[in-house]
Amino acid sequence: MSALRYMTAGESHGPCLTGIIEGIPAGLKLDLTAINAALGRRQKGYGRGGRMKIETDTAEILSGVRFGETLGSPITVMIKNRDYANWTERMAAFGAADAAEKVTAARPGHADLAGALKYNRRDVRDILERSSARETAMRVALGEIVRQFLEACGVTVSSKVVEIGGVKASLAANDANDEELNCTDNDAAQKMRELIDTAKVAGDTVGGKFIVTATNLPVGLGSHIQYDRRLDAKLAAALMSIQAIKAVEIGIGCECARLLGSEVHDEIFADENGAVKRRTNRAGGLEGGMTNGEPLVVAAVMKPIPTLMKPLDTIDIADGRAVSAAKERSDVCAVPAAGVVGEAMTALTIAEAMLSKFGGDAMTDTLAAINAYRERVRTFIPTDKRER
Ligand code: EPS
Repeated sequence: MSALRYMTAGESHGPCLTGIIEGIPAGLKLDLTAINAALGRRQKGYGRGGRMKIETDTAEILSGVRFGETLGSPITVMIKNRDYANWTERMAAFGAADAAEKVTAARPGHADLAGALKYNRRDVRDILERSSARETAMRVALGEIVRQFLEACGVTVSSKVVEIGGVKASLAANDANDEELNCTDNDAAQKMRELIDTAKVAGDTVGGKFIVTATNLPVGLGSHIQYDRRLDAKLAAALMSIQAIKAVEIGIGCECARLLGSEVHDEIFADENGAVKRRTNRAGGLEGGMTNGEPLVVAAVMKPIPTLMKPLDTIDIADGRAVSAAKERSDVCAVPAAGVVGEAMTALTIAEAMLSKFGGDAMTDTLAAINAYRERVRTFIPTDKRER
């Protein structure tokens, strides 16, 4: 059984989102303000649509926490959907279905058609309400709880947007962070804004790419010994599970297809104090399915959101007629928000790996195990035997 389990529930225009996370050790001090700040960060972003003006996502903790500390029991989180006030009849758990106009024009690129066929639903709303990326608000809340656990273990997780609609940002550029785009290359950010504006006018959407970085991870999270213990595989699955993500890269990722071995692998050396180091980090901190002590660097590519104001051709599932796809209010670009979700999914994945390696009933025990292990690894190479 997984050392850290979580599940989310809730429809986009239903009363609320709910999440349960189990496996956080007892005795972790939780900061609710930071959870709400993470939710706020996900709501921002240049290119977000009208819905984000309605919502001010705030988390309520319904179980597993007492006087600001975790109890080791399942933590339940609830986020209300403010927009539900406008949907009470159309999204009623009971009551008459004729209160709602059916959505029948399946949108290409969405879960609409496959979902309607699979679940035998005649109203695409029964599918789109749950496939909506609204659900990621809960992942961010759960991810922030886990990030606070990781912080106590000395691990940090952050993200940056590196590309939108073909405009690439230089990671070397060290300008003040453009918070709406989460990008520190201001020239690129300006071009990204222009591109998003143009797409909006054209009734179109744009995708992009973000990277997530985690630092100070212990060596050896994950394992080479079995396919389902490999941390790179788990990270890829976690990031790929975010709505609209079409590709995941670890380290230099796709560039490996074009480079020689000598240009890809990271040479190892011991510094004058005997500390083991790498000259580069093209592997993105993962070798053999395990963390190798370098920063973890993963990237994810998001496709343009498939709800277009200039709709594509589709069919009406009621009668097969050729029609234009349903137009729902939507975002033009949600790559900065997806980056925040990427942080959450990365945090959830590495926290699970930490807890399965170090155990997790009480924070004191978990931290003692991590510190003892870090010390063993630090002194592994007996540098006193080295000829100087
Ligand atoms: C989404 C459509 C839009 C987005 C939504 C995801 O919602 P609505 O249909 O209410 O305008 O705003 O994103 C969120 C609500 C959110 O919290 O991120 C979709 O179809 O996936």
